[in-house]
Amino acid sequence: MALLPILRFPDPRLKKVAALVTKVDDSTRKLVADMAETMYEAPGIGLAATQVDVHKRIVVIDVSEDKSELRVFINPTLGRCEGSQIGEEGCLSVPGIYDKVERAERVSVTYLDLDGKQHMLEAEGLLAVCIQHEIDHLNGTVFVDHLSLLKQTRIKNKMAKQARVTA
Ligand code: GNR
Ligand code: NI
Repeated sequence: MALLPILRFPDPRLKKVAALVTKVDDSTRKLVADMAETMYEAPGIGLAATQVDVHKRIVVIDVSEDKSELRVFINPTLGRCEGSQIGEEGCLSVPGIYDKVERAERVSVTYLDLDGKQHMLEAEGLLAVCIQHEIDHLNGTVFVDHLSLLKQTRIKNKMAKQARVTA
C-alpha cells in the first residue's frame, strides 16, 4: 500500500475528464487500495482517482462514523436524481475551504465492483452528496466550480497564498 499525493486546486489536471475502466484487474485493485489508504489518512470521506492524477473512472467513499464501510465505485453513472439538498462541502484538493452546494437529495448510481460485476445503488443524504461530488471530479469539476465567480477568485487567491507559505 502507498499514500498518493493529492492534486491541489487550481491544478489544471483536476479539469481532465477521466476515462472508463475497460478491465478491472490487479492494477485496478492496487490503485483502489492506495486510494483508500490515502483517503483514510487525509482524512476524507471520499476520493476520486482524478485527485491523485490518475484519470480513470474510479472512486472510493466511506461515510461511516467508524470508517468501516469502504465503498468502491468503478465507472459510476448517475441514474435517477430526485429532490435537492444544500450542504456544506469541502474537498481534499481545496484544503481549508468549505461552502454550501446544492445537490440532488437522492440518486441512483450504477457501477462495477472490484470483481468487475455490475451493481445499482440508491443513496440519499451525505452518501448521495459524496457520490455527486466524486463523479464531478471524474468529469473535471471541483465543488468550487459550483460557486460564484467572485468566490472562485477569492479561493484561487487563498490557495496561491497557502502554497507560498507551505513551499
Ligand atoms: O472529505 C470530504 N468531505 C466532504 C464533505 C462534504 C461534501 C463532500 C465531501 S468529499 C471530501 C473528500 C473529497 O475531496 N473528495 O473528492
Ligand atoms: Ni473532492
